[in-house]
Amino acid sequence: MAILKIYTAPDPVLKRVAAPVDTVDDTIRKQMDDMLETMYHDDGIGLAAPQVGISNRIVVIDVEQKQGEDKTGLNRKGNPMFFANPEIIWSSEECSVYNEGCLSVPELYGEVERPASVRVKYLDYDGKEQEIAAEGLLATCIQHEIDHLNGILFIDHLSALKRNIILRKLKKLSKNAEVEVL
Ligand code: GNR
Ligand code: NI
Repeated sequence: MAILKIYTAPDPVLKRVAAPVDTVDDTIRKQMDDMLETMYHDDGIGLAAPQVGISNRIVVIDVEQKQGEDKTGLNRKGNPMFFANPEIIWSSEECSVYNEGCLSVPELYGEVERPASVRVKYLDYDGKEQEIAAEGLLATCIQHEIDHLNGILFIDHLSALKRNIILRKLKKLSKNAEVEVL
């Protein structure tokens, strides 16, 4: 397995609509495994393929992972979930607000309102069609990840004012990182 590079805004790969997976074969499963390892390594609860530069409709999530110092390998494994071609087939009228973060928008957070519960249809690790009902953090996370597959970031749900503040901070952060390299 491998730890992949995470692309950050405003990289164009994050704005692209990802392509559906044809069949969940060993190549796709390897992608899922590498994404899971990368997600644990970088301290995320979810990861979508465009965030590692792959424009495919693949998502991994683990909202039950163990916290702690050891981020190497898969020692944080709680309840990893693998999704190919996830689709929201129902969402609740009721909404909830969560202070969201994103590995592609490092260290910046914003309150996003989304449906509190959703039903999602997808293909699992074995390519089998599945449906799940999600609520709470899992519902928020899965909607955040499906947004990534459609080229949408959590900051796109914020007001233009808040989004521009975050984008300016991001630019500053990446400039400082460049200075450190020099
Ligand atoms: O690690 C993550 N935490 C998080 C918190 C609230 C709402 C969504 C998320 S997903 C994010 C990892 C990430 O960027 N996934 O795309
Ligand atoms: Ni994200």
